[in-house]
Amino acid sequence: MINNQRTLVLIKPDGVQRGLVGEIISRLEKRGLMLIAMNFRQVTKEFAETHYGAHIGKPFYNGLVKYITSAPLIAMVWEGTEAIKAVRQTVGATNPLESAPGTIRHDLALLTSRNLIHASDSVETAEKEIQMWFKKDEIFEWSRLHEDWISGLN
Ligand code: 3AN
Repeated sequence: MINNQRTLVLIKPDGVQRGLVGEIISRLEKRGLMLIAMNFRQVTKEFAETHYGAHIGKPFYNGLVKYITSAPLIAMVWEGTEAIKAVRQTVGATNPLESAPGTIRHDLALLTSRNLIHASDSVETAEKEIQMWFKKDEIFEWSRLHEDWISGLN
């Protein structure tokens, strides 16, 4: 059965600064996922603190908020079969030095503190994050002529 999901993906400020926006989007597109919302923005400290609320008190928390607010980022919603798992797989482990070859973090990054990308980690988180980052009318439902070649079942 197709488990169609939506997930929030951020290309963090390092990805934008390093000119890796196209490369990262391209990898997700080629996987077969669909881009259904996207915008470019710089978030406030308050917004970043809400997004990373689960990490309050951790030793890396202040640095993480500073990093994510330091410059503009790209926020996106991607949709597709098992999109949450698929995106996290393509993104790779949190620490780029421990991520699998072929993943974005392995191939394009070296440090956890500059790991380029955020992706929702569960259905509940994805719902919460998408609602926080996008208004309903900023998310587009569209269809592909070749959908069956990507998500068809035999
Ligand atoms: P992931 O982004 O792989 O889901 P989380 O949710 O454990 O990872 O951590 C959220 C973010 O916090 C990471 N993407 C990374 O930017 C930062 N982070 C996590 N652990 C560390 C750490 N040990 N040192 C610095 N930053 C960290």
